[in-house]
Amino acid sequence: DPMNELKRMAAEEAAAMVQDGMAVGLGSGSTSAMMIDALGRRWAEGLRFVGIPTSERSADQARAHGITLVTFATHPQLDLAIDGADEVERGSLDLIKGLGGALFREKIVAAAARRFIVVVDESKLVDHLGSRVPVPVEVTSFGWESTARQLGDLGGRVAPRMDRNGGLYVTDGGNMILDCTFGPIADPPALAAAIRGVVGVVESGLFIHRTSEVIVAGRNGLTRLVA
Ligand code: DER
Repeated sequence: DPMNELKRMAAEEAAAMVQDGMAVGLGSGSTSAMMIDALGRRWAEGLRFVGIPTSERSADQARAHGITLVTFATHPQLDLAIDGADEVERGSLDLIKGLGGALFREKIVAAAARRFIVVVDESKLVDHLGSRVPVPVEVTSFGWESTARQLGDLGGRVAPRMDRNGGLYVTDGGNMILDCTFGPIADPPALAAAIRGVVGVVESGLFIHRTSEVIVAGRNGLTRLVA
């Protein structure tokens, strides 16, 4: 698949931004997996850095490469975080994340990083967030039906995320995800604030004013969008 090759190139370009001695946030998802593999190759060549993973999955993958993992206890601030996204808004570089289920840890890691680098293929670029995917919202399982009702009052269609076995999906943090379909969102910062105001919400997949740079894999090569 040629697009997959381009995505790999974009992931490698992001991995090339990691320098010796850095503390790096390691994203989750298929694009981040390519990025972690690229970092693994650089590690084998002698690059040394420390990573904070955004999911158990990414932690396992990084460990398999021998990459040193640390926690916020020793590294409360990161030099760089690199992650994928589900949608990128062209004008603002705001994001929807969370189809992979790791949005809460991903947002904590992004917020701790001086620079947050996003890697996507061009199919993820939209004029308005919400055009292609729902907004995933992580909520506590206690009272989730009530939380869902209140999220519905914000104008979305709300559906609990299910796992492969037909049960309720459980996040790494032991919470649930409600996928909220709003359609194209006119004012993402306002919606993000309204979602945050609902009791029971842990975090939403709207990433507002967090992106430093987006590396886009397109048919005509790589493009870098800078905030
Ligand atoms: O934000 C997310 O949850 C997504 O999984 C994101 O990381 C992109 O995943 P992908 O690279 O597999 O499309």
